[in-house]
Amino acid sequence: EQQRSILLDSSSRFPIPSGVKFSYGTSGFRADASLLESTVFRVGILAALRSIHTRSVIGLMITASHNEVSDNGVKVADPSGGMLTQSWEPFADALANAPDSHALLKLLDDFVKEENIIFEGVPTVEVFLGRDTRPSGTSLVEAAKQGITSIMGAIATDMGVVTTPQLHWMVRSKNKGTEASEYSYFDQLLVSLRCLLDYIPQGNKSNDVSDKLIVDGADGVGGEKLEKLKTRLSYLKIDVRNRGDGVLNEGVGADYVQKEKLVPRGFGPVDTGIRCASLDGDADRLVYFSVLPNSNKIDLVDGDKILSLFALFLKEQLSILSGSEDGKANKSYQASLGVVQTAYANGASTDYLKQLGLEVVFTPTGVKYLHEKAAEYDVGIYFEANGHGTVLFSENILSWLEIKSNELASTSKDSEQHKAALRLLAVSKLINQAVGDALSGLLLVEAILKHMDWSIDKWSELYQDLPSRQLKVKVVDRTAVITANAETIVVRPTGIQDAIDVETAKYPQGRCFIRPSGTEDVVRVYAEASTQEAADSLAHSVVKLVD
Ligand code: 16G
Ligand code: ZN
Repeated sequence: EQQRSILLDSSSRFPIPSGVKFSYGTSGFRADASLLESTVFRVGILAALRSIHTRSVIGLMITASHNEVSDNGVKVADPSGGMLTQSWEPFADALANAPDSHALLKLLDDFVKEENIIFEGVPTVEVFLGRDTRPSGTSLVEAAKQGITSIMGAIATDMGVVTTPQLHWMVRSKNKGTEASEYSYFDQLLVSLRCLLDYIPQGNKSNDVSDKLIVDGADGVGGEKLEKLKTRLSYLKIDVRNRGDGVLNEGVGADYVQKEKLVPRGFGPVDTGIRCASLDGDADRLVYFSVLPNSNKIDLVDGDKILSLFALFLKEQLSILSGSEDGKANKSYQASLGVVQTAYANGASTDYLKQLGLEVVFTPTGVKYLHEKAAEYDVGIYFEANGHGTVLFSENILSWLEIKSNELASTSKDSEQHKAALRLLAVSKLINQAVGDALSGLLLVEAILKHMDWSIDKWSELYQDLPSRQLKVKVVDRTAVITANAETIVVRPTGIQDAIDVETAKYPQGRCFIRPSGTEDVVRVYAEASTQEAADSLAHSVVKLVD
């Protein structure tokens, strides 16, 4: 009874805006910030219930990532630090759209029964709150707090302005019983980076790889955090630009750089020859680039190439470890290594990875799908071309690596095998196990380039991207488009796929697919072919089929 009146009272302070339909998409709820208070309040309630149900800390992040500064959004992190379980998404949708307090209460009642959420005997549970640098974040955090504390037994802990991956990391860390502060996050990154640098092969005197790096912070939270991290980093000389003086994501950031293939604001021809990287607004995406001479164009090193670099390095370390000193394969453990991409992965990257002998699998767009797939391997590497990705290590391989490295420390300390085991353990700590993380990804890239003694050009030459074009078509109802086979085939409306096939067959190395966006009211078109003109023409002709 007391619970009911608290809920009725608090929810009446957050009426929902009329005429809007909210949907918990691939990246939570997103909308113009002015529309979101009721949604965030309700997601606060959901997070508190999830926390009670799982008896664990849950995360609630307020961000709209690479979208414009006037937008905002909210998403939930599960106990492992990963995305909210998909089975709760329909409840999130229903909750956000409940017309009034009474409908809301009814929904909550039903859901608590259906999910069998038990309140008795629960100790106080905690929801971690984070937000990016958007001005609307402060009032939305307040709405979230009200939502959380309107569930008896739940408290909110405000982590302040953090990157999305930091919040996910904190949730994971806290639930594992380890410290969950920003300081300990930085500590873990720095200690594991140090370890990788300590085991750089002798003889790499870094003739090729300079320690100079320029980073575009997208005028968001990532630049700010990197500035802090940098003060504790002796190895690299990082020049952080777009640290928050300009407008968030406007002509800057990983999304802009990857889609437009142009230098972000604040960069120009003077930067030619220097390794550059770009983060997105909440620092969960990372791309590299170099500025082409005398122009504002770039040579883009996208998520696919970051994936390729990681795959190459990890494959090498695993094979050093599994070969024994006398050349016979070590039978004690055969680690599975898998690579996960989406249909947006450049065809040349997929060919390259397969030619390395790697297992490559595809999932639909959206981190939750890639992450889930990658978790099936001992070492699962996933990346979207847009720069979101990470490397997951299974519990099995981690405990095997611990045992192996201890064993080797006593039998053959400093052998190549011993070093490989230590490197792999360091990677598992450096790279965020909860979600893609631009800051930890950046440090891993830097360590591997140093290890390989590679310049960004050498890295970029691993393979040559096929020219591609992305277009979007505004549609009345994007849900009319239904795809299959990891979004590579359209099953509905019928007939479209045949027409796409006919167009695609006209172009050498042609590949094309369409999919409904998960974040906007558009259908996206992607085309790839042997020349830029061909890719453009294929994309445009398929746009006509959709229109
Ligand atoms: C979201 C997804 C991202 C995906 C993008 C596609 C998460 C955390 N983020 O930003 O992975 O690439 O949506 O957007 O899942 P679209 O559906 O509008 O093309
Ligand atoms: Zn992002």
